[in-house]
Amino acid sequence: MSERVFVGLGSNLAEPAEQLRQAFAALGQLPATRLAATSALYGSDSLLAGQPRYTNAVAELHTELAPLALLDALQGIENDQGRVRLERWGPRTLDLDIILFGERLIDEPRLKVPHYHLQARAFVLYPLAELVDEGFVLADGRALAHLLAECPLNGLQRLQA
Ligand code: ROI
Repeated sequence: MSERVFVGLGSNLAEPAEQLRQAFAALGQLPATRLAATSALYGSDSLLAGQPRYTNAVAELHTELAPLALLDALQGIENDQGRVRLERWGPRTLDLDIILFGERLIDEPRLKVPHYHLQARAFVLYPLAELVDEGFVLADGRALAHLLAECPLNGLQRLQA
């Protein structure tokens, strides 16, 4: 059975917009997976002081991969695009996060879904809102419109799609 998955993309090094476009292409090449939609790109201030601004977006996948298999595949794309983990939370060429995975609630050491900081991340919520119906409700029962209304914008700016 194919499930509807949303993946958050972020980059703040090495031509971020180009990193995200390359990542969209790589997502479209994953096995047993279709890239169903992509949001516009957004600029946003880093949640951590002293880092360059990020470019962020959200992609919608329809996949038959299991959650941890998809996570492994996403980490493969991050590595292919030269991500170096110098420090946790440090600047990065590409970050791919599973935001939502169908109707599932996942709480495993490697993977928490819905993504644990979703409600504080305008750079995830606004691009996600482009891809879902008005009235969209997360698997944990929270309404996206409510999360949007409560979330600080942190310098979020919609860039050209
Ligand atoms: N801040 C923004 N704006 N976008 C991100 O993708 C992002 N990713 C991170 C931290 C450092 C928390 N801040 C971010 O990992």
